[in-house]
Amino acid sequence: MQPQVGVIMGSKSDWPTMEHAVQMLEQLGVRHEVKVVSAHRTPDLLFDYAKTAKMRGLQAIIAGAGGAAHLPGMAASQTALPVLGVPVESKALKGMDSLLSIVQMPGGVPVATLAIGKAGATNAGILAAQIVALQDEEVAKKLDAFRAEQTRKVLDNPDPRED
Ligand code: RP5
Repeated sequence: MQPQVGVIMGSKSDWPTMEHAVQMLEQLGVRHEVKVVSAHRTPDLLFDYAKTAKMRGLQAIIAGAGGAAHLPGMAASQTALPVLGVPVESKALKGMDSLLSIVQMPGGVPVATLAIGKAGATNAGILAAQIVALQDEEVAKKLDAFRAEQTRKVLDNPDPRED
């Protein structure tokens, strides 16, 4: 079975953030592949990955990077698939550099940009599942169950003083 979503990141050091996207894909039953692909260290690999992504059956790409984070934008330049960009928190600027690098794409080549860090990676996984769910009934059912469970947890325990 072909993967439905590709998860790429600029460095192995991005994994502690990006694993949260992969956890969501696993939980929601989305077939996926995971790979380090660097825009500046392996530009040829990035071009090849993005150019062949649609042909290989991917329906969306999640791309995480930190600092001068050009990976999502360069991936988006080479594919018409939706690219979901996750700004990884950097040491020097706490991810503001990553966020602005990813979100400020010039008009014409969009990157759907998530929040900095774990929340952004988690939401990228959910958003990618929502894209896949447009054509995959099993993933749609798992998404519905996930949202219902999230709602139930809040409604069942509204007292902030209790765990
Ligand atoms: C980016 O540079 C990566 O996405 C990573 O967030 C950052 C630092 O990379 P390493 O120096 O840890 O490999 O390309």
